[in-house]
Amino acid sequence: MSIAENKIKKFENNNCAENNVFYQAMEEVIYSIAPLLESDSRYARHAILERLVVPDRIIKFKVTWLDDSNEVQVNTGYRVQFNNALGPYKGGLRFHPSVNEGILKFLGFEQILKNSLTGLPIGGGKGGSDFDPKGKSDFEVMKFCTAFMTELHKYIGPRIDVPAGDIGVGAREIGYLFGEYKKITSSYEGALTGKPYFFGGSLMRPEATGYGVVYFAQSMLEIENKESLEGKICTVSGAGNVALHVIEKLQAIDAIVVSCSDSHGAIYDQRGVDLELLKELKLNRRVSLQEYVDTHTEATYTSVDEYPKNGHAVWSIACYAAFPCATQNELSEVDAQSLIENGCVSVVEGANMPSTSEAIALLQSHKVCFAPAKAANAGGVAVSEFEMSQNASMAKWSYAKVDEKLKETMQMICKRVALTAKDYGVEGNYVDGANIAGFKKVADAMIAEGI
Ligand code: NDP
Ligand code: 2IT
Repeated sequence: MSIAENKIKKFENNNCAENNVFYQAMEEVIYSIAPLLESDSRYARHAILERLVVPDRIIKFKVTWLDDSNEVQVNTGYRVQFNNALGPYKGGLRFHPSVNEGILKFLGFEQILKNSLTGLPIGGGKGGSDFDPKGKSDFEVMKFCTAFMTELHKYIGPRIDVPAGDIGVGAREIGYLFGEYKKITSSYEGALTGKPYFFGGSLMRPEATGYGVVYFAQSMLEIENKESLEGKICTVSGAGNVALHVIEKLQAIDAIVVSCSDSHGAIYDQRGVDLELLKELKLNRRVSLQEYVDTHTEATYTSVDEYPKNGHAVWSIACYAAFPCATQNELSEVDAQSLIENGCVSVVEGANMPSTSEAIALLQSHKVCFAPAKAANAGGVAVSEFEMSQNASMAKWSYAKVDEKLKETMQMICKRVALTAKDYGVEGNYVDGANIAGFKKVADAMIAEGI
């Protein structure tokens, strides 16, 4: 039995369905770093892997709030403080009915290595709730956020743990959460990032993840001697913060984005998607994408029940580069096969772990340039750290400065990942490169800091 299989077997003893996504994330990392574990005995002596896969703590709490009909509602809130070897716990909050401990452990675990790759002083964490903001009034969202913060404030702070947004949590939610934190603690401090600009946010934080994904894609295609994205057909899934800003940046560099999707269905618009309309539907009005075809009658809408078996409509569209930006495991082996058959050259992950392990293996075996989320979408958390810096020094950076630093960070991550892969004999494998480079820094800090 290989060292990787051995470790996986050991950790799988307490596997349960809720933890599936966490094990998926963990197994990928263990396979990637196995050569490192074998060649450097310090990692075994200090039980680094055994310590890394267990969160420092998981905080779980009840959130009770009053809806607009004055009925009492009850939800569960969580914060997974995973690892702070490199800095305060840092990572988003997800509000979605699917949220459970397993999902937050997967996201928190990925966040440790992602944050390490940025080279910035931030540890890894994640949190959220099974609260569904969809269909709720602004007042209901506010009341929920207030109740959530009544408990969460005890565990966070600018030097302790700094949450931000994720699915279902954007500037509106962060604003309410910040307002309540300030009220309870009487302290105006950067305990959250992703705040609106006029009260402590950073310019470009809303755009950062999506723009960063495109900067990463450009860098990877250049390193791999592939043609650039200009004039190329690109497919994007999702229609939230990450997807819309990937589309915006791709359009700015003259790529042609022909798709997007939400949890109900997908749009295919051969002439290029209408971003202004998408923003109106998804950001301002928060309605289904189906309304897109009322304005653009030549575009097509495919609802989820019409998707290919075990697949997703967006990935059956021919493209040069694909950008999954909605949620985990939304690009399956069937989807990978369609992408390969249609000549796709590159897949760049905007969402966290959107591709299944089988899909990644298939894409890599067909030499599709594959950029894993923990490297490609690190721009969001990097600009969150820039927001922490600005808050700590009471400064405001210009848009140009943030953009330049974001671009530099994404190019640095891409080069480091590519070089690490080469150094470890797996040239072109950005998954292994990202896992090894991210792991090494955290592991070395854990050794230096003692048990
Ligand atoms: P948003 O809530 O802004 O948007 C999420 C989008 O994905 C929406 O279009 C939503 O559809 C769709 N979606 C959500 N869940 C599902 C599902 N189960 N099936 C199909 N579609 C779904 O979130 P973000 O754009 O912020 O996040 C998207 C991804 O990017 C997530 O994986 C997140 O972890 C990751 N990410 C986010 C960062 C950030 O800074 N925000 C940073 C790095 C990664 P609908 O509109 O119908 O709800
Ligand atoms: O997955 C992620 O990197 C995020 N949701 C952003 C985290 C952050 O702290 O900005």
